[in-house]
This record gives sequence, C-alpha cells and structure tokens, in this order.
Amino acid sequence: MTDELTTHYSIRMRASDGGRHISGAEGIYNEGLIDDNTVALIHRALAHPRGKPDSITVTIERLDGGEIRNISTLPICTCAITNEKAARTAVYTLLNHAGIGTDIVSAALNIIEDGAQLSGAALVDAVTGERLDAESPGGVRVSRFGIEDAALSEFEAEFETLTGGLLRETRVLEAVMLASKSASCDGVIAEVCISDNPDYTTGYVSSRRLGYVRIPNIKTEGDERGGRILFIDKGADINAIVKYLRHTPVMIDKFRGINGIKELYELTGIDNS
Ligand code: PML
Ligand code: MG
Repeated sequence: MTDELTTHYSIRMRASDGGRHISGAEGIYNEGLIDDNTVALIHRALAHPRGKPDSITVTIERLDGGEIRNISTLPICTCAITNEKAARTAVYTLLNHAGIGTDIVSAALNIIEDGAQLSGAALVDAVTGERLDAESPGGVRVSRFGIEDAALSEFEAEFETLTGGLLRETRVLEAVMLASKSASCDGVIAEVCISDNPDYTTGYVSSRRLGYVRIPNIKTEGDERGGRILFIDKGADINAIVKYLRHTPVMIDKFRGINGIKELYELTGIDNS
C-alpha cells in the first residue's frame, strides 16, 4: 500500500490554442494536494494573457520515491538595470562570464527573437551555437520538479520582505525552480530566459556559478516573443541531458536565499558554485 503523506505525484499542465503555446506549469505534491493544485493549474491556463486555450492537458503521474533527486535552489538576485540597452549588456556580460562567446549569445537570442514557438528550452552548443534538440522544434520541456514545504516557506518569507508583495511570487518561484533543475544537470553551462508573456519584461541569466540573476527590461512590453536557451558543454551526452531535464524528478529541499539588487560589476565577481 502507498502512503498518502510520502507518495509524490508530478502534476503538469500545458495549454495551447490552434497549436500555439499558451501556458505550461507544474509541481510535485503529496496525494492530498492533488485536487487543489490541479484546479489551480486549470484556472491559470484559462486566464493566461497569451490568450484562451482550445486545449488544456493535465498529467498526474505517481513518482517512484527512490528516483527523486534532492537539490538546492540557485541563490537569487536582481541585476541593477534601468533600460533595455543595459539589460542587453548584462545578458552578454553575464553569459560571456559563464564562458559563452558573444557570437553564440547572439545566435541564441536570435532563436528567441526570430519568433520560434518555444514551449520548452532550446539546447544550444556553447561552442558552435548549433541547436542540439533538432528533433523537438518546440524545445525540451524542463519538467518534474517541486519544492519541499520548509524551503517554500523560507522563499515566501524572504520574498515578501524584499518585495513588499509587489511582485508575483509564483512566477519567480517557478522560474527559479526550473533554472535550479537545469543548472543541476551535468553538461548544462548556463541558461537565459525571456518570458513569453507580453506583459512581463523581466528575464534571467543563470548558472551554478552566477546563481539566478534577474534581468529587468529584457524586452519591450507587449512583445510576445520569449523562450529559454540552455547552453550545453561541447561533447556532452545530449541524450542523457534531455532525459534528465525531462524525466528525472527533482525536489528542492534547500533555499539558498535572495541577495537583493547587485550591480553588474559585482555579479561578475561572484562564484556560487
Ligand atoms: C515566465 O514568464 O514564466 C518566465 C519568467 C522569468 C523571470 C521571472 C523573474 O525572476 O521575475
Ligand atoms: Mg509564459
């Protein structure tokens, strides 16, 4: 017999309209929390600023406890940015600092800005700029992750103190969780994300060493283009990476804190790894 308190379920939602990606979200929960969280995900899909979905798929899957890997969040901070030009400079500087060349960063941003329909992350070779997930044009969905209650409470308390309730907590939390899972994958060097929500203009650059660096003004309000790029180490085992990102269940059991606003020059001196 399974125990309701210790059996975990992955709940995943994806919504689209005429094949166009609208929304995706997920978590890992105990059995007793399945109903509420499933309803919450459906409401989210129905109220999304990218439009009304004509299809919502919710998958609820029991996880084998033995296969769940525990990780920490990346430490979080916000880069001091006042306009789009400074945001661009920050993206290039931080990714250069993570070892990604300027041409490769440009190629990666072009994937997003050419309007690719990315419901998942595009995997890009960090040396050649080549797209490595050719078999999935919509990208690889980083999936099957959740957070333990204690780590969640710490995040919520710190987030509330720092933002005075001005930021939507769920969005940041989910992005941090996803970026923390990506960064925990062998062969993933760094990530850049621009939201595909037209009304949300903060993105991030993340890596084990930099942590999760929020970049305000990464795009113009009203722009629907967005997506995630993962930069992959040359010669890494791409099948193992895709398998880990998509299928290995990861539970966050430790919160590594929010470090407030940092100047770009301070961030390039940081090593969180
Ligand atoms: C998304 O829209 O889901 C991506 C949001 C990324 C940035 C979140 C933040 O830290 O503000
Ligand atoms: Mg979105």
